[in-house]
Amino acid sequence: MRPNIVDQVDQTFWLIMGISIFLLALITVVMIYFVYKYNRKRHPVAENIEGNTTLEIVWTIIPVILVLIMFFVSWSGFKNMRDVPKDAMVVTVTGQMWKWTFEYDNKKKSDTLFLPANTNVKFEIKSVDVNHSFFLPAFRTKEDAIPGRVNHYWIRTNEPEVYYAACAEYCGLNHSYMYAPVIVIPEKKFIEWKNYTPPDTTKSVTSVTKTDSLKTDTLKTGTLNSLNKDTLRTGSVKSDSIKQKSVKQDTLKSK
Ligand SMILES: [Cu+2]
Repeated sequence: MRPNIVDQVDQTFWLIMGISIFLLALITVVMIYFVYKYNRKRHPVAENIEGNTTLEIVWTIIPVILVLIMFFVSWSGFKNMRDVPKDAMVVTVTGQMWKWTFEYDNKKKSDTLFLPANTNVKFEIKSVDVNHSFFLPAFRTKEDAIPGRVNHYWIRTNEPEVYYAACAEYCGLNHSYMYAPVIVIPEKKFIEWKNYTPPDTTKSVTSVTKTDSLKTDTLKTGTLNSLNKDTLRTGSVKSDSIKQKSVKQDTLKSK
């Protein structure tokens, strides 16, 4: 079983945070002590202290060890992020001003990222216009979407839950609205969703127009049609007289 990236990132964060807090506290305490011990009243004549080999070795070796620990912990997490498991499901992520599009292996496209639970997922990240960054805060992963190249990372989903994806690279006016829902659902439901093709709405629209034209045809051939024409004519006459009236009213107003 591969280590969890979320745990690795969090452990690295807390390790670096812990070391930083410890150093901050240590330096602050030593500084206050020196201010007290070496102030002008207590120590009127300054001393020139020359070299202390033991101290110099200690303050070189300890920081080197700390930096190396931070490096190796970060590196092992980064390596895990880069080595995509072979069984990972591939989702192509395309960034554009200002939305994300997700494409699955069967060419299905969606603006919501649906993912199966407890699965390894590899994202192939692209951009069609400017630089974006595909950021999944809940999974602690972020990678730039650059035009002309494909970047990648992978995650392992847990139990069904709702998250969000954001753009983390300023990409213009609506950058701050560039969010997409990430919905983790049970694997069975996911497969059902992925293989579902909505009924072709364009076809049904054409059939409706056809029936409409059929109706108009029956009206044309119908005997009532000629009568209707007369009514229409009288109607148009009426509307003309209405127009004339309004013209008259206008002339009255101007007077
Ligand atoms: Cu952006």
